[in-house]
Amino acid sequence: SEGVFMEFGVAGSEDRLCIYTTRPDTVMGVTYVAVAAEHPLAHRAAERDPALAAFIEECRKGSTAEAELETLEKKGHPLGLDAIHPITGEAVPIYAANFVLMGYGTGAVMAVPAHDQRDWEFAERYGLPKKAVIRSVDGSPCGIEQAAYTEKGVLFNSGPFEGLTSEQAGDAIADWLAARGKGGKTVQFRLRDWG
Ligand code: WMP
Repeated sequence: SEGVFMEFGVAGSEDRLCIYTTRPDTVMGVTYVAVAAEHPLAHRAAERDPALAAFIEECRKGSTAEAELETLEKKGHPLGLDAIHPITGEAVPIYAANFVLMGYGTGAVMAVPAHDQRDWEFAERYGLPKKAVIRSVDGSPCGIEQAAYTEKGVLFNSGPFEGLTSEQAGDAIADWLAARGKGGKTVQFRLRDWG
């Protein structure tokens, strides 16, 4: 798929945490970052956190066959580390999550519970905030109380990208990141792309 990679900082370190997304327009709605259980950052954090180590072990035993990802019960464990948002500079928690595949993209996702259904379910379970940043073009209500709003639309609560359409914002955000060496457009191939 055609998407955007973004570099988050890791609070208290010089580390960078790269994510891959096909919905860059939702970047201002990120409230946490989720990494695969096998992600190096998770393994390093697990060295000082037995409960996290146990979670990673549990995930290793479980299947991360992609087909099951959608129905899989979304589970996660905080790393005890924060990621720094590349645009707002805000600190958001990093979780290891059983629905993030190490073998795809960067093995880490920017989580937007208001606009991605898996992130929504995960946020419900772990009491993480949901921040809506996309509204419908025709003004019809897009409540996120029962489920994520996953349609494209117009941006709000989105700082410098306020009022742009999802398409316009995707390009503007990719350009903004590229101009600052914090990301840009990319393509990720996955098995299903081969039909
Ligand atoms: C996505 C497309 C159209 C309409 C709605 C959506 C939402 O599901 C959505 C998805 C994402 C809303 C907001 C976001 C923020 O980042 B997402 O982009 O989650 C990333 C997603 C990509 C899509 O890749 P694909 O189309 O090639 O499958 O999948 C999520 N992702 C990235 N790396 C991942 C991953 N999910 C699991 N494991 C990984 N390693």
